[in-house]
Amino acid sequence: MPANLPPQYFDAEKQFRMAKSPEAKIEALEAMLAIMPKHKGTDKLHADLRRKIAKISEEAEKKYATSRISFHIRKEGAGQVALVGLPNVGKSQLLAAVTEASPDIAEYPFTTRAPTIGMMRFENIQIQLVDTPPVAGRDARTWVNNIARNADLIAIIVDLSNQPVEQVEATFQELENMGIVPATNDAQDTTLGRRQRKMLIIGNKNDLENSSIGQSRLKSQYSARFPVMSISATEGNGLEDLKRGVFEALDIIRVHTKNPGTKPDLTDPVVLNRGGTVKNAAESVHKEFRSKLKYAVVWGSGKFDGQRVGQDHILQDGDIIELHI
Ligand SMILES: Nc1nc2c(ncn2[C@@H]2O[C@H](COP(=O)(O)OP(=O)(O)OP(=O)(O)O)[C@@H](O)[C@H]2O)c(=O)[nH]1
Ligand SMILES: [Mg+2]
Repeated sequence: MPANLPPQYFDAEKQFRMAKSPEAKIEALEAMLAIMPKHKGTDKLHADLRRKIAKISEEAEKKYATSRISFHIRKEGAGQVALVGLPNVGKSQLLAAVTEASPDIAEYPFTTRAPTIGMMRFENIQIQLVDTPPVAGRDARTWVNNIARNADLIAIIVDLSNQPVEQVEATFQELENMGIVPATNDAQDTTLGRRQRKMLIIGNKNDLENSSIGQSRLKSQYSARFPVMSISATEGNGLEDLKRGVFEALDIIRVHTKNPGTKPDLTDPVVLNRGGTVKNAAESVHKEFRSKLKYAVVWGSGKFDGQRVGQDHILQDGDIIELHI
């Protein structure tokens, strides 16, 4: 089937050929797409143009990545976790171990220059991990600052074989220089202009011979204030505990909603902050549910299974709720 393209299409194509900047190129390609009639004869052309747009934006993003002042990574999944730490501690190796991402990993420091994102599956949810350049480097002020500031949780990674307590302190210091401090339960501690963030400490390389002393020092120093985990990203030690630890540190719960008379879908839970109520769950299913909801029936956190509860009932991880509207 012939494509039968209108003359305006060829004008836009000419603009594309003359365009110098990626933005102008993309604009022309978008115009070509908009003008192009949609039928079987243009399917291939349509796909070609889409591919071209994707390629140009990807190249442009790579080019701008190191020069942009502010950068923010869109959250996906149940929560966003920034992997932060000194050079060479294994941040990228960890990302590669628990997600499908394939970041650059090397035995020399300052390998990572811009962030890489990966999704980590924990049971029935996905948690977004963001690998960042090392905190001590020149890319840190731009990247780490913006990413750590917005993340739901900061995972501080250290190398257990090399003075891990000192590494944690150095990382805290770098974060504090950016105005990011650990969240405390003390409501009084709200120093002006500082961003409080939940934090978790991960000791990596526990496969190395001299890692066990570092591990016990790390635990005794920090476990009263932070979750402290011990892993080997290369050997895979402790990764299942790590996933659960990250989930728990995020302070979120999974709730399964269902309609009366149907079975709950246990594979795709609604994710709420800890302390979330029936009202919050109903809202996240559908905005209108909140005002329409008469009552809910809960299996899990109720006094007994199948208990009828009101909108303010606080839910627990794994609850099943049936929404009656
Ligand atoms: N023995 C051992 N080596 C590891 C482990 N994790 C990472 N490494 C090694 O440590 C080196 C640095 O790993 P990366 O993942 O690149 O470290 P990074 O923290 O991302 O480094 P930068 O990007 O420079 O900040 C590599 O040679 C890895 O193979 C581990 O669990 N055990
Ligand atoms: Mg790296």
